[in-house]
Amino acid sequence: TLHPLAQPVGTTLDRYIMQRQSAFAYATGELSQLLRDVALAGKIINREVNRAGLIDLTGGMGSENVQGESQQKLDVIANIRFKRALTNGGEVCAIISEEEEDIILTGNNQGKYVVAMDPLDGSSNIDVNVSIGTIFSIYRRVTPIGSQPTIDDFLQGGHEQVAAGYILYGSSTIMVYTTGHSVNAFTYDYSIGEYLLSHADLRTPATGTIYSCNEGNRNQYDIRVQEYLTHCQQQHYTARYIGSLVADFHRNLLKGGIYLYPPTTKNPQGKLRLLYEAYPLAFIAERAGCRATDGQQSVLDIEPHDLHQRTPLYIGAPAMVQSLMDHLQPGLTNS
Ligand code: P6P
Repeated sequence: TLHPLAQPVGTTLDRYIMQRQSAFAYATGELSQLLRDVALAGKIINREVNRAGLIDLTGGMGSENVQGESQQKLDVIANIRFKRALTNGGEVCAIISEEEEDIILTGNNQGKYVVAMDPLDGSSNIDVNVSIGTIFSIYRRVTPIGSQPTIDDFLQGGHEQVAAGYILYGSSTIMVYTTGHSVNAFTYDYSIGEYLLSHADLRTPATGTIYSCNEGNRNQYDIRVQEYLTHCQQQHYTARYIGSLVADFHRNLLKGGIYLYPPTTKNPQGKLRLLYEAYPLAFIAERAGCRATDGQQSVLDIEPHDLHQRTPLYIGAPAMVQSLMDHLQPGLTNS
């Protein structure tokens, strides 16, 4: 049965957000507006992503974009566009981005929310036409309204997220997010410039037969992770690794699978970032019936201490994550 608040497939994102807002008495509309601002930025990035090749082609003629900026890398453009959309939207007082070291203040200290984002993850894939994605995570600020936001607004912990989502620029463009209840996916329809509800109340399969990791690093993995990979091969699972986290995550979410980025020699703490990759995907994953762990604990339980801290990430179908944990911590159940 669908979630009681489920909307009919095909409804627009704007209508969906309005319906869900009216269902929650406390909702005062700021989070709704913030989600619309993210969706708008996604439409703009989608257009830039789809033009990337052409801009490269015309780049030789010294073409400039509308802001008169010389052609920049697409992830830099995505960062600028998201900061602008979130700042102009008026609901956000501060942002952290994969693209910038420090907290980005919007100048609006009345904003109730802060956003952690990876504006364009996997951007090395753009030049070879592979899917890429935006990941975002939203918190209510803990510093007083009107004061200057601080790092404390971003280090609240994964369970404190009020919303999290991603936009996947793939064969189609799809925005997937949750505000803590169900997970819903909206596919962008160019012809009307709207996102339409395409997957209501997304639930991942309890198990799956797809595993995703960079097997080129296999010899660097903990021997118990290697044993799990051998187990996958003995079970004749399928290996699928796009090298773009959002694309790998989304496929596994829909079909059932597990994504692994274990510690490596180059990244002994893991490669992926906690605040704007692991936390938001774990927040979504758990509400779609998945599990997400760093190999010791649930990702959402990891203590944050640094804006750009890294973590190992094992995320996907619950039975597959449990099987991995059985290899990592034999004898412990439901760890
Ligand atoms: P590797 C892309 O750079 C990224 O951050 C994720 O999107 C992707 O899953 C991972 O890194 C790929 O890393 O080391 O396998 O190339």
